[in-house]
Amino acid sequence: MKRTVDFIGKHGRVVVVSHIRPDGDAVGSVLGLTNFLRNVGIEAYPVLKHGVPTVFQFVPGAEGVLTDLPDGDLYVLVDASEWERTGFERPDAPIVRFDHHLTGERYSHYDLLDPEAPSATSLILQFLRTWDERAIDPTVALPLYTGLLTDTGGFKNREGTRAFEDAIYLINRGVNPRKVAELIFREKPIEMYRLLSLALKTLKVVEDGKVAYMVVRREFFEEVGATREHSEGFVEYPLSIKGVIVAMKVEWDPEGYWKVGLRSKDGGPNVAAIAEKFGGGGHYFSAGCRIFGEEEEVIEALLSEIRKALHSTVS
Ligand SMILES: [Mn+2]
Repeated sequence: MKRTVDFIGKHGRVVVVSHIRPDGDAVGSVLGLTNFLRNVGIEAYPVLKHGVPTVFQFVPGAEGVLTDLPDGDLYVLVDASEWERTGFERPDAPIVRFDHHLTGERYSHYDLLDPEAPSATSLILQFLRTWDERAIDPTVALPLYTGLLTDTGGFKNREGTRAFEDAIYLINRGVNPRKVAELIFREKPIEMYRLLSLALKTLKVVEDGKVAYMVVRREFFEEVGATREHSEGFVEYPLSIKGVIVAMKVEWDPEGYWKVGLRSKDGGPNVAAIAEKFGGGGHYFSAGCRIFGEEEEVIEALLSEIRKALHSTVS
């Protein structure tokens, strides 16, 4: 960590970038790190190809996020396993990666990877505490907390104390947890519920009640005037059914593929391994992939891998 502080510190223009269709952890990582670097006098630029989703517009610095990749002396890739996930051509400059995914590419001697971190922002917090705690003001703490809150599913999907220790630290740095939870969980646009009501009609429970899934079809978005942002978190619904240990959401993407979200519960299989069979990845309990094909074929292919994983978990 100390060597990475020196390495980043000696560069002039630092570009901080994360993955396409950013979630709270991607937004929080990009803005938390950018705001900190500016606090310590480094010229830093936050970049997200698809911009900041409406729900995260409250995060300090959201209005300054760039959707094109500027020239830089150093690129910092956060919360992403591969550069390709940024949606940009790989630049001709050094890259440093901060990530908590199990898999992925290494770019330098300064990649900080911690699969135990509850969020990428948790790892970044650890790094910034090594750098200069005085520069962790509310404009840094709030983005980092946003990533922590969302990537842990509201502190639901982690074991141990680390996420809570980070939360306490960030609350002591000016975060109001009630206010943030309200902004993230209680400001849903009505289109989200209209879309959800259509998606729930596709809900199926199979494999003796152990597996549940639902489909978000193209026509659903059109029927209720919803956008891709509105389906965020839908996989929680099949997952929350009693007895279900694996859940998935299969969602139409305008680029022609199905975006698949996979979740596992206690006693369930490693869904990252299932996602990897389709070129995706993630964590043990939460993973995703993209698949081209007809809806029925795609679902059958996924169910077949889930079945195999279930049987090997049982035996
Ligand atoms: Mn993450």
